Amino acid sequence: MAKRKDDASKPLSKPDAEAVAGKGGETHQIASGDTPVLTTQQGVPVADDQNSLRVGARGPTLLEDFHFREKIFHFDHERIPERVVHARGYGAHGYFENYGPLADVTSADLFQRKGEKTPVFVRFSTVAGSKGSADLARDVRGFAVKFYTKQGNWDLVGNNIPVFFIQDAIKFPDLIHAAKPEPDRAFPQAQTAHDNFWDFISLTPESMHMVMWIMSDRTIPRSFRFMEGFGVHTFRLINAEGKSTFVKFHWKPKQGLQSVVWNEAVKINGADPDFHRRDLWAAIEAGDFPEWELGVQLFDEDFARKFEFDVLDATKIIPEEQVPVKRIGRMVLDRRVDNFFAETEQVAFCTQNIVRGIDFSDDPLLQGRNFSYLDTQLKRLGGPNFTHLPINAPKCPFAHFQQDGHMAMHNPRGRVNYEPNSWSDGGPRESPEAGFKSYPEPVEGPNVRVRSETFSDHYSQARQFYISQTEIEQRHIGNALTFELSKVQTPAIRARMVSHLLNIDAGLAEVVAAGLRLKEIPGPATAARPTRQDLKPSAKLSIIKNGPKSFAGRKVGALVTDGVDAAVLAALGKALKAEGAMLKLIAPEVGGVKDSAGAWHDADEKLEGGPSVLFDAVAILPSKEGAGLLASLPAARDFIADATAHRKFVAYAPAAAPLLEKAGVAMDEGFVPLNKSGDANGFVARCRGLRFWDRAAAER
Ligand code: HDE
Repeated sequence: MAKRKDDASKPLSKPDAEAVAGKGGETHQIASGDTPVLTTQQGVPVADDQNSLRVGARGPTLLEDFHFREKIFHFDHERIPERVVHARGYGAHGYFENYGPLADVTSADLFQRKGEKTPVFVRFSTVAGSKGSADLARDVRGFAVKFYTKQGNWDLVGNNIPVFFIQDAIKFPDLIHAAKPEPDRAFPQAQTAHDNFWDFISLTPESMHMVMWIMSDRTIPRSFRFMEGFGVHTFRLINAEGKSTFVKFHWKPKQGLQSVVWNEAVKINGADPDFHRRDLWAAIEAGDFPEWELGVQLFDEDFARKFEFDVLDATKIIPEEQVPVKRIGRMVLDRRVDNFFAETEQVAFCTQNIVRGIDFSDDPLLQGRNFSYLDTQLKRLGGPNFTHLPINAPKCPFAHFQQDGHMAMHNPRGRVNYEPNSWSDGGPRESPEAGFKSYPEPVEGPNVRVRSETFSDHYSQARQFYISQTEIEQRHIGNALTFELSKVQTPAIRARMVSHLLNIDAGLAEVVAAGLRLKEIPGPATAARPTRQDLKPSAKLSIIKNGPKSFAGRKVGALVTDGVDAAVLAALGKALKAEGAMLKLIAPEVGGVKDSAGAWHDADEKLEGGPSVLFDAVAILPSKEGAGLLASLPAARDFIADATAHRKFVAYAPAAAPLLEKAGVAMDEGFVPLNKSGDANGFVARCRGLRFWDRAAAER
């Protein structure tokens, strides 16, 4: 058999061989060259891994075949329970670089020195779907960051939306049960477009602000790289003197914000269900490391008292216009995982993991989470020693007397496993100076099960979010609500949601009621507090107003055939490279095409496998004959029609004109002719706008 030139046939390097062979590698035997001998888990070399031990060639398999039994036994136990929420996720390593000392507000070690780098591991996720669900589900994205600081691990377990559905953790199981597949039928998967979800939501007015966010394009991000992250809750920063400052954490993507449109999301899920994980993997592999700035909104008790809403209420934001976001460092993701299971799957984030200089607030959602995350890791990872796994272990020295339990890998050495003790080598001791200190907040009151009055305005910020959006984004919210509620089969639930929308924005309620064709418009829902009309729009809440300044990190898909203009193709590739963007070639066959100068170009995708939904903009560059061929292919016509419908910029060669006509698209200013190589720069400049939204206006 011919030797393949891929990684699989390469001999393992020494370190790789050690990893395969395990740490006791010095004694393992070498099969030939550097290749290690296959062994059992006990280190016994295996002679035959193709056949189980049996009596005669056609006889029964023997129980004494320990290699066979060990192999199957291990395979049978490969799965661990998936996360009950955020099951589908993707992680990467990187670092956080601190901009400068923050000693005035916090003693947290990672914020003390300019330029200090702290290793991080980040896991992005969807919430509702199971592990195998598609990446472009309309859903909140998890944005969980583990900082391996010199003073212990800090987990900032956030989302790409700054508010949450509920105010009290006791409602979390209800929320998630309602969102997940309905229990009798076990569908729909990874979708909130069903009766149970909207039934629960329509009976939970506190979720209305979150509803505006989840029905916006925030829940269909173009990739993890183009979304914001938020710590959601109010936390505290504590300085060396013990002074407390309230803080809300933000992640701002350097790449700018970008989402896809819903029809595109639906099609991406079919064309590439791994679109987001592939994107992150490819960006890191290409050395185009995604980057976010960490921002903080800092405020004191006085602001908290005066602010219109309760800062402990996780269904509220503090608009950036009221408390600006101060950028204190940057996070760069520069290393993919070596093994998905060992790292991304086994990473255990816990909101309770904080370090000296940071503390919790009394947000009842956060307090509940502090119990839940530790508890869930016990179930998922099977014992209390999940901190021994390399991905979860601190990277700073640690010493304690905790011992035993499943899979204990570093019990304390020696005789001492308790404290106080009087032995000279008595092990670690507590340190009042260096140790973690909780903020001594005075708390007093009766034991009660009540929701604070200050949590009772459920509509004002929902309205503020809606009026902060561009017209396009408002239309998307209306469309999303109409779509989701149209999947709800119980008319009373649809009407109940419209009654809430009436408290948010009458225009939005009207659009949705008309979209659903409600026979009767209900009255507005009873509100504990009237909706405030005086909250000003906040530009920071819009995606379109916070798009990128460049097209860097994006992808153009060029549909090419034999005879593609060599000069134009080269110029386009050059212009995109200069911008930091990528050019991908889509051809009738994956083998590639020959250009007008006779040079060969391998294709990145065959036409049917590379629909335009996978790209940020497209170029239609056939030769004259090629245009005729493509016009006869439905996938080529869809490529163009979809790119147009999704408001993408379309570059085209003169020869493409009849093909564009065949695809049934009406050309507008978002179509950029590439007549000569000099036109490529102009096209790339247009692409910085990401979408030609005026096309949507024309359609209306
Ligand atoms: Fe979570 N959440 N959550 N959550 N959450 C989990 O922990 C929970 C909430 C978030 O990539 C679970 O390890 C409760 C808000 C992320 O591994 C579980 C409540 C926010 C991740 C859990 C919330 C989040 C989780 C499931 C209501 C944004 C994925 C697996 C009080 C600030 C982390 C796990 C990863 C995961 C409980 C609400 C973000 C069950 C009880 C609000 C990003 O412990």
